[in-house]
Amino acid sequence: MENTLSIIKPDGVKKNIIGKILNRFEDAGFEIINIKLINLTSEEAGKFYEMHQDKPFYPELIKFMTSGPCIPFVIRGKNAIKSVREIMGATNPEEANAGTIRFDFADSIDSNIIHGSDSVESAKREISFFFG
Ligand code: 3AN
Repeated sequence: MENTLSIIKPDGVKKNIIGKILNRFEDAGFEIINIKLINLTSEEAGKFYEMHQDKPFYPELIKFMTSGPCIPFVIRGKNAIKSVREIMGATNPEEANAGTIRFDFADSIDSNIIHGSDSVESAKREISFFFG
């Protein structure tokens, strides 16, 4: 069993597809064991994405993540980290497989609906970032 952190980003909340997104994980046999709706400050978003601070897309990423409420949640299940990223689809929705969340709902690489931890270390850091 593994825990991973996912976030429905502000575009997902604005599109009114919170339930549809959560369903994808529940239907795949995963459990949602913690969840909340929050408005990130620029400081918080900056800290969460600090590994990207030198990337050209960083300022836009922070602006986007603070543009409205988002929903961090913890998903639990077998191989959760890898499976959740498969259910999400590729970072760039143009490269995402059919049937993935990003293929179905995301508009672009910088407005891509959902986040998922990419490793055991990231999952630990990100779960404690949002849920202590
Ligand atoms: P993922 O969320 O799929 O793990 P990361 O961690 O590489 O992707 O990137 C974090 C976030 O930064 C992405 N979810 C996306 O919103 C944004 N991002 C990544 N690469 C780009 C890019 N080349 N142009 C614009 N935004 C990007």
